[in-house]
Amino acid sequence: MSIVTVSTTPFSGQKPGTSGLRKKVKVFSQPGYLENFVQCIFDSLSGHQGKTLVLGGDGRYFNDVAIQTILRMSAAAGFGRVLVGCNGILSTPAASAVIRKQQAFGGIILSASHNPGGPDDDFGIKYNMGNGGPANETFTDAVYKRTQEITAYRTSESPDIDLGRIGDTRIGDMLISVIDPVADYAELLESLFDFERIAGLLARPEFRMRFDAMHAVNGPYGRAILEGRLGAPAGTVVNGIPLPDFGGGHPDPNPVYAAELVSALADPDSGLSFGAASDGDGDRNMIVGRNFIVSPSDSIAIIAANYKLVPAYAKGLAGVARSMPTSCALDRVAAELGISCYETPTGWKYFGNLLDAGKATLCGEESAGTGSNHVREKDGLWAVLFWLNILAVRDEPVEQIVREHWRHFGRNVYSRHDYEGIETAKADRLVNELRQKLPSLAGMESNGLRVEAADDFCYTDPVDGSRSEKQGIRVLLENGSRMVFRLSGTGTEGATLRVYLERYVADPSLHAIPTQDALKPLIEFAETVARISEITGRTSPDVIS
Ligand code: VG1
Ligand code: CO
Repeated sequence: MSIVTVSTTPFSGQKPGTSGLRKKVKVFSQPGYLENFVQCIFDSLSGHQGKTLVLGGDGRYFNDVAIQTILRMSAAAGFGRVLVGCNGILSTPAASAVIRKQQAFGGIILSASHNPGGPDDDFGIKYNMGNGGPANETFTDAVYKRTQEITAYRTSESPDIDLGRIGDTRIGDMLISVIDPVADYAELLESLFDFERIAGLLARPEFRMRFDAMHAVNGPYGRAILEGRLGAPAGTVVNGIPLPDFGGGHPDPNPVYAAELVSALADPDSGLSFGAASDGDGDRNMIVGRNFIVSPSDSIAIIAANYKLVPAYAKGLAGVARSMPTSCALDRVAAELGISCYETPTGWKYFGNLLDAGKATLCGEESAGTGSNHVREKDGLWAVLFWLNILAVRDEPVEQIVREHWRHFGRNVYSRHDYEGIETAKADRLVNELRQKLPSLAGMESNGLRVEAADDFCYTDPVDGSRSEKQGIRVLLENGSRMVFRLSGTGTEGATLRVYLERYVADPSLHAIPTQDALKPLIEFAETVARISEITGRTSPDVIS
């Protein structure tokens, strides 16, 4: 093998967002684009020589090409070994599990998660550290800075590696181990939950489950764990073969993109009692009962409230954490348990320090991300197994569990409205105007609601003291209601405005009111405060979750 140095010039816009760098495949496949970014990651590391790197992705279009490029570059960068998932596959939580179990130096995950895939759609890349979690902002800022000054990248001259067979091979001195992408992860999950009891539930004729892998990475994981280790009937996992374009859909488990699953659970003839889905890279989850969707913010709260039912967590929770826009349902559970509830900016990277320091055991985001200290990523199948474990012990339908939770804690009625593909200039204007208005919002009244305080969320990490500013505009209303406005950091086209709406309803006789009806005064207030339709020209959101 010979190492070659290739001169290059910087590409603009290689700034990682909420979760790595995401761009269109057409952008990523330009000569040098991927190479530049990978070299900038390697240039920002120190002490990696001779160490192990974990590499894999969600199998989307360009995954295979990118993996070969990164293998050649890893050899040139001096890594001692790369653990790569068979056929280039590793779900995000499985990559985290492998990094931790194999004590790797770090990992590269190729995914644009819930974004669509294919030659005209999205690709992404992110770096995870030795704790198995996404690199922090200090690291991603350093990578971005480097992308603006790069002059050369290093690669090695060597043929493509056969990734279809488990086993070892080499590029020069670097060992490449093609690994089973499921084994370490499945073993970890089996150590956390009561598999015997869950298997018993899945064997009951009156309990029928469907897991929709959305043609994405969790197909093989779902099959191996649910149908393999837990004995669920064959066919429990649907859309279980990862496809490079996810069958043309958005691999995003929400009521719009997972509509097929939702309607199957609403159809009494289907006989289904429990439905679940996960996203492109397997870190998000959706939980559906018979004709009933569990809101992700409720899901993390219910998981926390039922921690005693799951073996690995029964001894107690150190604390819990949620991203700022996630509903405060989790805070209510934490208060009753007498533990801390941390509020972080959006994105799993902010939970890493809390998990490492033992301050939080469970974490959750409103965007269908739920997880724990077992890895350092959110984990779709983990959430599904947690629910199955709860159902196996409580023997009640999903809806009843949620309604009982509301009766006990009150209901944090919650919804997120997404306006997708807005012109960037208009989105920026909306946010800038809101920021300017912040000091004058307190006291403003509309529809019987009154603003108590408003700010731009700023987070100081309680472990390392780092500060992250401008993480979302919060408008706090009386009686625990709130509106949050922020722009997405994962899109690749225009801007996506996210409006998060929350209202606390204690009275159980009002819990049955449909979510959007209960939030109507807030939805109207959000329009008054942010002038969404006036500035963007949009009169209704594209996705309501
Ligand atoms: C979105 C979600 C956020 C999540 C992130 C990555 O970010 O809101 O909660 O952590 O996606 O999830 P944004 O910036 O678009 O709002 V994944 O499953 O796409 O890696
Ligand atoms: Co994801």
